[in-house]
Amino acid sequence: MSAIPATPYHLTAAQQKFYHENGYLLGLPAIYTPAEMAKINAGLPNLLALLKPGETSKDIREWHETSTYLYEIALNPKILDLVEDVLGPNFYLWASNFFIKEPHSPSTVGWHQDAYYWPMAPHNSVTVWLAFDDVDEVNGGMKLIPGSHRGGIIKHNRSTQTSSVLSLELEDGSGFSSDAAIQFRLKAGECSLHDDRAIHGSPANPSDRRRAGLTLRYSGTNVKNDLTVNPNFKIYLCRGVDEFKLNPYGTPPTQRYGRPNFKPVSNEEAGKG
Ligand SMILES: O=C(O)CCC(=O)C(=O)O
Repeated sequence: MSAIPATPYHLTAAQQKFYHENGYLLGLPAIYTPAEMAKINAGLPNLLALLKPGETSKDIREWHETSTYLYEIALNPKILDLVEDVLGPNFYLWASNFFIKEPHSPSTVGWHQDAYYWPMAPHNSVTVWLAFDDVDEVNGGMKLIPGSHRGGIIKHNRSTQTSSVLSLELEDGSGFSSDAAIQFRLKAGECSLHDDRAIHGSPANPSDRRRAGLTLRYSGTNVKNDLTVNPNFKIYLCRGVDEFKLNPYGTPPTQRYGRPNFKPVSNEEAGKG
């Protein structure tokens, strides 16, 4: 077997250990330079322009299937090097969506575990959260409870906080304390990684700065989606071989900006509750 070449994007053994113990990773080298990120940001309005009346940026889900703009980001080899060192050699991309909080947005993301929402087993998925803006505690950056991915999946309840963009969430104190949360801080073009079982969320953005991030979700080829719950689920093999063949494949996009002609299943529809 040939050794994985050392690039700045392959994780050290210490980073891999940290990820598996804590369920997240920060401090990674930037994926995009400020100039590259400015170019990517300049393309974003083209996607937003495809939203229908009543839709928001939250409705840009799985548009990597129809937009090379997103597909190229999701298959950036730098990102895939990071993911490979978390999931192993064989993995696929299956989801992308934006979490954009405009300046002075009251929107929050309640505490939750992604795995509670997803009809997928076993739990072997990682999210790459790519910052489109500088993100920190001032503009509603994400927070995560270290080690919470090792505590099992906790039953979520209907959100009582109407500002949350999610309808199912965990209450602070129900098996975890938000006092333990780590604040994520990223520069535009940098990314974080988190495990699908890690408890995370984010507060409102009271600042004058936008807070935009693109989530990219990857899973090991051993992970099967339940098509009866999420029938539109499509995979794109990123690295290695699909030795399990558990999921249907998507077709790579051909246009720069496009939206799928199906309505992607929302987190709520794809999850429990
Ligand atoms: O962007 C956020 O604040 C939350 C993102 C999130 O919940 C996720 O990546 O699963």
